[in-house]
Amino acid sequence: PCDVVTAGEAMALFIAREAGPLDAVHAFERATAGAELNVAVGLARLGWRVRYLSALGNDSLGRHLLAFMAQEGIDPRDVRIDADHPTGFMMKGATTDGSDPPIEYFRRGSAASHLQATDIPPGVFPAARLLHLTGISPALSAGCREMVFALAAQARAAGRTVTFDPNLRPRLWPSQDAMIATLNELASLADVVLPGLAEGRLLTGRADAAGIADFYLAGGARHVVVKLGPQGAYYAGPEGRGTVPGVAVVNVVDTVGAGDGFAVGVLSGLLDGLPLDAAAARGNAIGARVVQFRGDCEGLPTRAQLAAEGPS
Ligand code: KDG
Repeated sequence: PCDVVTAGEAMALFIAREAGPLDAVHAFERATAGAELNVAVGLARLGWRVRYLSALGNDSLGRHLLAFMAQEGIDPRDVRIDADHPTGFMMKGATTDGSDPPIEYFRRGSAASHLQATDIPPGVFPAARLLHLTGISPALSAGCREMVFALAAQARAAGRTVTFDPNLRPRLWPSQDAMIATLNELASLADVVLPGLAEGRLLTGRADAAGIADFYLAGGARHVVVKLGPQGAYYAGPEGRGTVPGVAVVNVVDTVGAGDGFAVGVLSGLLDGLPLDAAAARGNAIGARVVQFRGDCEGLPTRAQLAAEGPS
């Protein structure tokens, strides 16, 4: 049995130890990246059983990622080792003013970009309760796109919950129109949609969080939570609508991964049976924690940390 299934590209991450353009940085720290991996790690730290479908190259970056997954309690059986293609990686700069850092990808043609629908292990559903998808995997290749849509179809056919974070990465798409069309199609297969405000505006053409929520509710979603950054989150669903306040962060170290932390909070809240506003509040709390760490997933809490820092 398993609680959550997700799928995507795990990447090695090299984080600059000094601020400035990536071209000039001398020292990097090795870490891990990948939006779906971050969510998998966060949910596993909170005690959920997670299956993470991915592929890695037969190289040192891939072996480091496999060891990291094992340490985080993520079963390597769902990670295909592809001897013909390398593990992807990315570089992340450092900023000193809380702004988004520069990012450079080295992932084209990676092992994970060669994932296909045939890589989905049989019987994943109905065994798992929830499928979490982001808009990054469908941008990686036609095969990845087919895999993601096949997972959504299998989860829905089994009556399982599908959650979706658009996670816009325009540079990974051939065009903005293709990105918008594909991601709104995927959102129409989801029960829970988690856009950021700017993402939601671009995807729906609506100006405010209420309009964005209306768009996705009309498209078939049951719950929508729009991330408002420091202003918190707007939630809408059968239980009503409202805004949960943000969590103040005095020292923002690195913003990358905040949205994944938010997803961990909302998903774990829904799995725990919390009402949507409480799940959104947990999302805010975890997102605010993640921005206080340099890595994309270092700030994801354990149950004990979450309980100590509240809200539970
Ligand atoms: O959401 C955090 C991700 O941006 C990061 O871990 C890397 O998956 C990643 C991406 O494609 O940007």
